[in-house]
Amino acid sequence: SNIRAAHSYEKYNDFDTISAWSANIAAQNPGLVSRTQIGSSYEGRPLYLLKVGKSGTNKKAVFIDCGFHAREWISPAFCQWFVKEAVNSYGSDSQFTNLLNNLDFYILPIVNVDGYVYTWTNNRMWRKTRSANKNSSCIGTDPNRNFDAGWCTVGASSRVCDDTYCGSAPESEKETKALANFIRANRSSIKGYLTIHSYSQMLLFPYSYTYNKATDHTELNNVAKAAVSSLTSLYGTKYTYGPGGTTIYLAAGGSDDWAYDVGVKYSFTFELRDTGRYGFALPESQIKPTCEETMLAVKHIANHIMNN
Ligand code: ING
Ligand code: ZN
Repeated sequence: SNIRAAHSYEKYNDFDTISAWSANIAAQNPGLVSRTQIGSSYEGRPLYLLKVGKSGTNKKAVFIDCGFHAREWISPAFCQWFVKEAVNSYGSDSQFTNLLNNLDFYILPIVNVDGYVYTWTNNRMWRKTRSANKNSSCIGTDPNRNFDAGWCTVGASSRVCDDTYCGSAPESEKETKALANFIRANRSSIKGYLTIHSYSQMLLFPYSYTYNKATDHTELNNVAKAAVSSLTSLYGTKYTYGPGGTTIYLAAGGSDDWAYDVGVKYSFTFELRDTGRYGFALPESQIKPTCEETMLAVKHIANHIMNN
């Protein structure tokens, strides 16, 4: 049908609605938001990237992606919320204005677009991509096991039918390849990498593929601690934080570990609300409070990057 649902920041929006929203918000904020396409998905959908910030020279950048895992619907909702807050805050909120004058934010609202569509049409609990696997009728690869960071050594499966299947090779998926290519190409400016998942209420940083501490462990731990404290200050939502391996579980091939190892020092994975009552099916009534509290943590990390 050619009838598209109306976009709302307090509802879960489908792929077509989010795509149209991304075109509109760029068209309506020409000095602040621009949209490019960094690639296409396995099924041929565009991977749109929004660049948010006032133009300037030699700006540091922060890359934020949402929708790695198809069923984690609160994640794309957060990326949309972030862009809305940026355009509404510019010129009126001094802290966010300062961030937008000094940093560029790259926002990838949905990484796993094919999986996201599949959760709307076929299976609400789908996690992986939708690519075909050789000699199997099982579909898809876990995009967060598909990066070249201890790839498939631990906490990942080499069985194609499993939800944590690592893929046939690192970056075997068109979606992870496009993301990795963009970060490699912009490696000199990108100082922060934030990847938004759900659920568990955690703020994780490298490493997840090993128990070894990251070179920047102490600084990342301090940034995470302060970011979580800011988040909790709004509604009392409790978050844990720490290296992925000891805080959630050992898992190789994650994008935050990969980004850190290619030189993006401030690399974090968010696990948004809740802790399991609703899980991936977080009610729409929680979109606003979840996004509002998460903004505080993201802005804390961005401020730290701006000032360091
Ligand atoms: N959690 C993440 C997952 O991909 C994670 C946890 C983070 C793993 C960083 C590896 C690296 O399993 C969810 N909810 O997807
Ligand atoms: Zn996830």
